[in-house]
Amino acid sequence: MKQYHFPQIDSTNDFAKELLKTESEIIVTADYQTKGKGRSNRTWAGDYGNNIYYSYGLRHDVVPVLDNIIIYQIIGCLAVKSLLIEQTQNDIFKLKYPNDIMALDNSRFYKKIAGVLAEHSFLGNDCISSIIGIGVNVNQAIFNNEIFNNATSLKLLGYDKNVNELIEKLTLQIQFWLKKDSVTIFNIWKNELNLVGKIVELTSSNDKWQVDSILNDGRLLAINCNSGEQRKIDNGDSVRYKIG
Ligand code: BT5
Repeated sequence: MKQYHFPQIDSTNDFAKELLKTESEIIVTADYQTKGKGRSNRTWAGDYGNNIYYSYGLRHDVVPVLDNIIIYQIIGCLAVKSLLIEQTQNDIFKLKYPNDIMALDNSRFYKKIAGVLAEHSFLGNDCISSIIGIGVNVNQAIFNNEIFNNATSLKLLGYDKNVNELIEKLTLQIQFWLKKDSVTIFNIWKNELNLVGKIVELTSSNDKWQVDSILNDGRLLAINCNSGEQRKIDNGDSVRYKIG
């Protein structure tokens, strides 16, 4: 598998997408991204050289079932969480729906330490390749105003780690999770999220909603606490709830 590293790039995900037109499995990393992306046109920001900006791309030999492609986002989340626990020997990390990895910091609040953006390319209706994009805050100690209260890093949690070594271990974690069958992965994810029955708030609604179940395609089925209305909550929605 080829690995590409850049001091600076627009987005490792975008470059991986280009490469997958000719390559079958690649890793793209960078010291800095000028157009780091989150979901729904959000920005992923971060210092030069201090963090992991990483994309693992693979072309599919067998076209996956569309409902199942959420599995690549889940693999990214589980790989990062396993890596962080392995590296710190500290079980302070939790997954937050749909794509965040949170860490319990000294102020006893969960803050975002990593995010996953899985993207897919299609030929007609067939998903031909997938990219697992991962940003992990490693040695960044100062975050800008917009995310100051909600972001943390390994450094802020008291761990000094080498970004390149972490990247090698992250690849091993992704390869480990890619070998597991999707039903097992999905069930581990559901357990880790511990979301069924919880009350959540949506950015698109003033009401409170109770999570009824997590559907096979990764969406949440939620019930409006006032009206009883059912809604399928999409991966792009922002869902707020108490972790833990
Ligand atoms: C994500 O989106 O969390 C997915 C982030 C994926 C980033 C990786 S880096 C390598 C690869 N190449 C890319 O271009 N992207 C991927 P979302 O759930 O939409 O969260 C985005 C929100 O997180 C922003 O609107 C900010 O509020 C917050 N945020 C931005 N940068 C952050 C950081 N470094 N740490 C914590 N929060 C951050």
